[in-house]
Amino acid sequence: IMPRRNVLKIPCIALALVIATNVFLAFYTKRTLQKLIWGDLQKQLHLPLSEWNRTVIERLSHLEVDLQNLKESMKLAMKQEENVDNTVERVKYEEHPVQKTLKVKASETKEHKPKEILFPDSQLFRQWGEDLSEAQQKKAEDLFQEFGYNVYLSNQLPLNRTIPDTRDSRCLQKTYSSQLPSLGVILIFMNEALSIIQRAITSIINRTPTQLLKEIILVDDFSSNGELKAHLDEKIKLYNQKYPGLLKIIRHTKRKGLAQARNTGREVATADVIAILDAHVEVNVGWAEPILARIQEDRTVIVSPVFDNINFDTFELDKYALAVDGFNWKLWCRYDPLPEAWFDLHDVTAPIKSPSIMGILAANRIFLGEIGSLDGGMLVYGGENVELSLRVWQCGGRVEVLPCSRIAHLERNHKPYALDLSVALKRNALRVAEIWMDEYKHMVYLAWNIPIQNSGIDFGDISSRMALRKKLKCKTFDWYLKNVYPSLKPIHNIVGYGRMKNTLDENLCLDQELVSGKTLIMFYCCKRSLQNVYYHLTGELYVGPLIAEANIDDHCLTDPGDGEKPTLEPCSKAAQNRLHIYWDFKPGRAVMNRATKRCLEMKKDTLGTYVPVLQNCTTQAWTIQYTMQNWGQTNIQ
Ligand SMILES: *[C@@H]1O[C@H](CO)[C@@H](O)[C@H](O)[C@H]1NC(C)=O
Ligand SMILES: *[C@@H]1O[C@H](CO)[C@@H](O)[C@H](O)[C@H]1NC(C)=O
Ligand SMILES: *[C@@H]1O[C@H](CO)[C@@H](O)[C@H](O)[C@H]1NC(C)=O
Ligand SMILES: [Mn+2]
Repeated sequence: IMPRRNVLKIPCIALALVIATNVFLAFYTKRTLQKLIWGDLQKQLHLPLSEWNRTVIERLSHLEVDLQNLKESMKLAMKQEENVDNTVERVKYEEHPVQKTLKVKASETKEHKPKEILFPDSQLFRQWGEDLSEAQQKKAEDLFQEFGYNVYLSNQLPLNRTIPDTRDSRCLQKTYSSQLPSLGVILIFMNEALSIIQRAITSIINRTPTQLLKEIILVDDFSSNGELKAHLDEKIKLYNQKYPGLLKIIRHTKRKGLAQARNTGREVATADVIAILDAHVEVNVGWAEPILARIQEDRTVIVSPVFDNINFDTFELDKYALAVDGFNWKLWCRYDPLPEAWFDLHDVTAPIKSPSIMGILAANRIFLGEIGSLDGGMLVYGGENVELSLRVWQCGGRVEVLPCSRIAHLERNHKPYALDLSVALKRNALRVAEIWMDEYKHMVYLAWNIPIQNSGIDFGDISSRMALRKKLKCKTFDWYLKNVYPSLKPIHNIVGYGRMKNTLDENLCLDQELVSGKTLIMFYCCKRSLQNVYYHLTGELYVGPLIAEANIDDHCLTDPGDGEKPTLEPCSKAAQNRLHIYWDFKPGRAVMNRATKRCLEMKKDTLGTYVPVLQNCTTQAWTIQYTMQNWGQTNIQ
């Protein structure tokens, strides 16, 4: 069985990709309208994308192609679009002046010889580089493969280039106290291109009022890139000649990961307020004042600045829509719609209450230390932002997005080193669940489809973090859900979950056709969340990735009443319309609709492929991967 299964994984992944591409194309025309969704989708198509080996990234959002979810968020976002139109304009900056001049220069000096396109399939040359000689193409492609973004272009662009001011015009009318706290900026990096780091530093120096900028601290998480040794030291010396004592660099002597790199920076800093950023950013005009003013007003606020996107190939800027930072039950971060309460303020410059941060943050340095900085036990990447956010909210602080503080962030096309991002995120998510989520932690296990007992996943020693939670007298996750993130909807009556198989053929799992999102199929068992099922004691049987949110429906197995095809329907709508979504089921037994008394069974279609059908019950039986709450007699692996 094993070899066969392995072979079958490939069609499964291929299928998911083809479908992802279709959905992508369907929405392609909408791309300018919803950069935030599009950005996520793009990431999903261009994996892997992490930025750190054995370390991090802040916005790894959704690695897996949970398209149901995505389609729904797209709808939501489009709905919200109508509301936001007056306050936020979405503009794609096709080309900005600096680059235009650069392009002209390039074509003036181009060599006159026939050019061949050396890398027709490379993402780098899709909309850039037509004037390059073959040698230049080769060099650019090599750098692109090494770093995941266009280092060739970055090395030519001025370090002090201007980027479009993406703030709402009303931000320009804000005035700030002349007595703001001092700011320290921490830039963490691992194998970043030197010109990228220099451009980040230049933007910070040029766009932060001199009297407020106390220090810039570089934390190198054990880069292997030679350019970042003597060359970088040289540059720092030059900066410090011009701005005495402004820059410091700390180098880890072994790879420690994102959370610990951030902690290193905080420990070295001395400024009142610290902004912990990636090194592949360019801060925008007026970015610092709103942060300093807000934290001066309330030292317990953790600020999540608004990102715009620097395209990895052209370095043009895409303005991102305003959104708050949220996460799903897997604790993957994502953008969420703006809260009604903020619209009611009729002030586009007002801080926005946010359930989480995306990754980069600004905080009162002392306060961040008091609440435990970052959890150094969060390894590699992912989840550390959710951990900090839950801790801040539950232990007496708050998280806010500040619309007038914008930072352009370079999203890599690919991560130079391939690794399976989900392994680390899964492990970190369990750590967060165990420390902070109380009686709701099972939701994380359910969403990741792992057994609650004996998960086999080592999330490290949590005793010191539990002690911290006690010492700070933190509130419960129940409080957090009710007061901060009510759109996550925990479920307490799920008793069976995982893959569902019919005993007639155990290579097949209950699955769904992605395109319609309504059609049930039997497909070779593989690791995709579309094959997850969740059986409720109340009779609902969800098929597909667990969503469990207020604004997005899960999909319920439904007996339409006639015909032999079972369907999948949005659960709450189906319940309202009294569709037949309730089933009797025990592991190793039949799946029978409570209303129609028909059974979910399989039969061979004309091609000899098993398909799920609804029919008078015969003797067919189903098994489910994991059980909870001592449900059923047998515990089936
Ligand atoms: C990245 O991680 C892999 C596997 O953990 C390791 O083999 C490789 O040497 C690492 N690369 C760098 C540059 O650290
Ligand atoms: C960038 O720096 C150069 C040289 O110092 C200067 O001439 C130019 O005006 C600067 N450009 C911007 C946009 O500040
Ligand atoms: C299914 O059962 C019902 C009631 O027992 C019966 O009337 C019907 O003919 C059966 N259908 C088939 C296809 O056997
Ligand atoms: Mn980043």
